[in-house]
Amino acid sequence: MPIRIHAIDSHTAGEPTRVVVAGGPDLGAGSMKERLEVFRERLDHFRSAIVNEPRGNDAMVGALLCEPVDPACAAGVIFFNNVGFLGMCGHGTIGLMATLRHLGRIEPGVHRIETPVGLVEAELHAEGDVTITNVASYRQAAGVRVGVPGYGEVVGDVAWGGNWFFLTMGAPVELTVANLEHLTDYAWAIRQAVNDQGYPDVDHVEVFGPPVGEAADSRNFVLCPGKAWDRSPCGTGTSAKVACLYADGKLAEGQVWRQESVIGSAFEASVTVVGGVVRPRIRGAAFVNAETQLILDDADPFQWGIR
Ligand code: PYC
Repeated sequence: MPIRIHAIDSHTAGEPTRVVVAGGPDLGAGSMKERLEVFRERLDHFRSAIVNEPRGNDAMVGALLCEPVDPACAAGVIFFNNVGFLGMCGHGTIGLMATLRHLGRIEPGVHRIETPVGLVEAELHAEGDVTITNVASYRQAAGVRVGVPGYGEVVGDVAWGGNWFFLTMGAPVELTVANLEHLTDYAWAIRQAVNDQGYPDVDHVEVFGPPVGEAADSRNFVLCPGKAWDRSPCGTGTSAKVACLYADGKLAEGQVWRQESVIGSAFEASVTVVGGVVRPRIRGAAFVNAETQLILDDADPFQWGIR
């Protein structure tokens, strides 16, 4: 009998999430961090089968729904993409909440979610959109100068928002969909240079420019670890951004920062600060767009995805 995996697809500000609600790999009963290691070490072929072609695509982010360790939490989750695993995923958490609502498992209100990098809170609003209060976020290094072959010196910050980011202002071309190939090459070259220069954990690059939408404060282009560009403004990337703005005194606690993506979709962001710890809040909406049974047939040469 082929393996059948029940998945629910959604998009958050254009960025896809595939939540595995049944039939996924059994990772045991450890913490999400421990279960992620089991997934990575022993069951990585499931990751590829779920998000890679021919069932998925490079932009798809997978989310394995898990029983939480703490029964007071609504869920545990492990996020993954075309090349590996994510610590947290902002758009994915909003997609997870829309999925749990679609399944009738949650009502509007505040829910706690266990992730491999810590607890996040997610408030499902009556209108259906979601505000997540992310893990503690911070800037590790400001004004880092990197020599990027073909582009010269690029200056930016290294920051944590649930994943590691390099954030830089300005690009050789405008942040529009017409320039995606050029932006991808630029961000990829930056990532290699940043990794070579002593920041091997940075796997996301975020390039900022002036807003296009009237209500936005800024537009971004975000390149993800597997070279896919984020259709959304990136929840963890926007978390890193507001942590840097707060550190620079450019954003007060509770002040709203409206971050626009390269396709013009947006998240509203702000920070809460308790005892010096910055926890970004990201508000956005997700829409469920498919319920799927993924079929992994032993006879299929691409049963485990194109790797
Ligand atoms: O929304 O945090 C995010 C995210 C990470 C990678 C793609 N989206």
